[in-house]
Amino acid sequence: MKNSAELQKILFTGLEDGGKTSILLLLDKKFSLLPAVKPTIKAKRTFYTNSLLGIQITRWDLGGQKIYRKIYINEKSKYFTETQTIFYIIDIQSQSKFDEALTYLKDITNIVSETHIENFQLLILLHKFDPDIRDNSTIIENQRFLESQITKIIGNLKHSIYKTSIYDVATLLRAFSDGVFYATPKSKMLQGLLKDYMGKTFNSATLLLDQNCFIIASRSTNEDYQRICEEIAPRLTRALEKLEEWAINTVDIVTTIEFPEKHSDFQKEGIIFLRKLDITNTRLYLIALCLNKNVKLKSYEYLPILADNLKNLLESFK
Ligand SMILES: Nc1nc2c(ncn2[C@@H]2O[C@H](COP(=O)(O)OP(=O)(O)OP(=O)(O)O)[C@@H](O)[C@H]2O)c(=O)[nH]1
Ligand SMILES: [Mg+2]
Repeated sequence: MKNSAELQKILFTGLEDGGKTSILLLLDKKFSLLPAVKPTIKAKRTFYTNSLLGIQITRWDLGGQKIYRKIYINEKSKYFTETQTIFYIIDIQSQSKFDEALTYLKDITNIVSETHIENFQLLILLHKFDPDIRDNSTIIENQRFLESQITKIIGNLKHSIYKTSIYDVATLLRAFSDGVFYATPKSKMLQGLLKDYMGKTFNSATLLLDQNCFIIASRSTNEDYQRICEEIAPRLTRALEKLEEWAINTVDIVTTIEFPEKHSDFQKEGIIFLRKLDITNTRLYLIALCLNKNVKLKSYEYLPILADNLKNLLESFK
């Protein structure tokens, strides 16, 4: 039997038409259901298990129409108590609804400020930040406006803001991974192993992904290096899996990199590599960013030791 620490309640909330149900469908890879998504009637619960980290989650998709929002606020103990993580979704394209979205966010913030549990996380998704309109001046203005208002509304409650779109799955994998896995004790143990590996190899970012491309642990020396790896990881795993469909045993996918602003000899022959690790019948991916040749060599040299340590740790979880 699982202990209660491993059972999490996670809410997806926000106004109607924000994209909550679509996000869940995409994370579940139910692509064919996406075009026909309908407004959610009241609250819909679905279950998600991550066997690698031994986490079981109840995901509450709270339909965002006004009549339902009233019900949740009136019955706040039913809907909001014992919640580990809230994803609050705001449609970044829907300027006319910003005031209403911020008011509802304020209501929720007031509720959880009173009662939230340890390690509670609030993740605000500025959603429908689609790849083709990212540089659009209205969208940039909307983003600035929302970020400044959110900071005012939320006060001291810890929160993070993400820009997401169903047309860029990496943005959603990252938000979900941060909100659901990152603070768990097992992820922290895995992060410890990545830290040791980085200490030996001096690479600049190392991420561990499960077979669905959720980031289950990561370490980096710099936010940008982390983002780069997060953004390309799902694309590299796709390439690796495609090659496997051709029955080509693909050990890794490697890209040679050079940062234009860093021309010193030190920064030569850097790589980002994605390596598959099949440990005790479980598919994992490791992605690492190495700024130069020495780091690259060391990162490969210490890989077997890291793989061994991961294997031992994952077996101890069982
Ligand atoms: N452009 C764009 N449209 C999106 C995105 N995500 C969802 N949508 C669209 O937004 C509309 C509403 O999506 P839903 O997932 O039903 O929204 P919801 O938040 O669950 O709505 P309620 O259930 O009524 O609360 C649908 O037409 C989706 O196709 C996105 O990232 N970009
Ligand atoms: Mg819905």
